[in-house]
Amino acid sequence: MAKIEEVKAKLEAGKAKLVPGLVQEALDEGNAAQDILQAMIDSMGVVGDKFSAGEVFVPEMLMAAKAMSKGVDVLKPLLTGTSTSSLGTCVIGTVQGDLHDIGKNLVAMMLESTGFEMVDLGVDVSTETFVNAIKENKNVVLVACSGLLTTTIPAMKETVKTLKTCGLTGFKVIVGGAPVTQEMADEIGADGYASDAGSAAVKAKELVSAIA
Ligand code: B1M
Repeated sequence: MAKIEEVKAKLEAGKAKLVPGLVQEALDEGNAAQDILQAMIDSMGVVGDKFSAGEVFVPEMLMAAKAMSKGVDVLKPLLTGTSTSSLGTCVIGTVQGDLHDIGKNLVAMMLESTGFEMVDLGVDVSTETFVNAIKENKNVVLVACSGLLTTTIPAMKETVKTLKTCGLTGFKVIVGGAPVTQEMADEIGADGYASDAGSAAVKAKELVSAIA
């Protein structure tokens, strides 16, 4: 079996101890870091489908998530560049009620390598925590909100609405996550939307360059 297939199989099986070594072996075999990352993202989709079908449960999803995080750690140095310019500070978090952080972490990683100084608030982040982070950190030019659950879209909407009306200025808001669409982002008043970590970095740079 090709190493990249082994990475997928072991990730789906939640083998967090085995995945990092296999990711390294897949790299050694000549696979590009980006391809290995995409393979792991696809595998998380498989795990999600199995969850929907009642074939696996929350503990298995959690183990797969842990395995993915360990695999991403191996790829991180290869996926991130070293940006010399500073674009300002970006506050990032997964919105309230939502505990999914892998996509958010990938977005944070790409934004950091684009030149943002990252303040990662983690998961289940309340609107108040986002607002306080803007007040407490210097030069916040971007707020990035991730959400993976349809049920937490209202929390994202509430956060964006508050950020836009709280009287603080000088920053843009970008949203994303599997259930989020451009249409939804427009509807809730976000400045930008991106479907994946790579395009989030491109969009973020575009948004902050438009700040007067
Ligand atoms: Co959950 N979960 N989960 N889960 N989970 C999903 C999201 C789900 C689709 C599975 C399914 O049913 N098929 C489903 C949501 C359905 C829905 O609402 N539409 C679901 C559910 C239902 C749940 C629970 C409710 C299950 C339960 O308890 N009964 C529960 C909720 C807990 C909570 O959050 N309150 C739950 C729990 C969990 C775990 C904790 C066990 C675990 C997360 C662990 C962790 O993150 N550390 C977990 C996992 C692993 C998943 C799946 C399998 C994988 C998610 C993932 O990491 N994907 C997921 C199924 C799936 O995704 N198909 C599922 C890989 C990751 C790279 O992709 O996060 O989409 P993603 O990020 C992408 C893009 O979305 C985008 O960029 C990334 C790619 O580059 N992106 C942004 C993300 N954020 C962005 C922000 C941006 C821009 C782009 O700008 C700011």
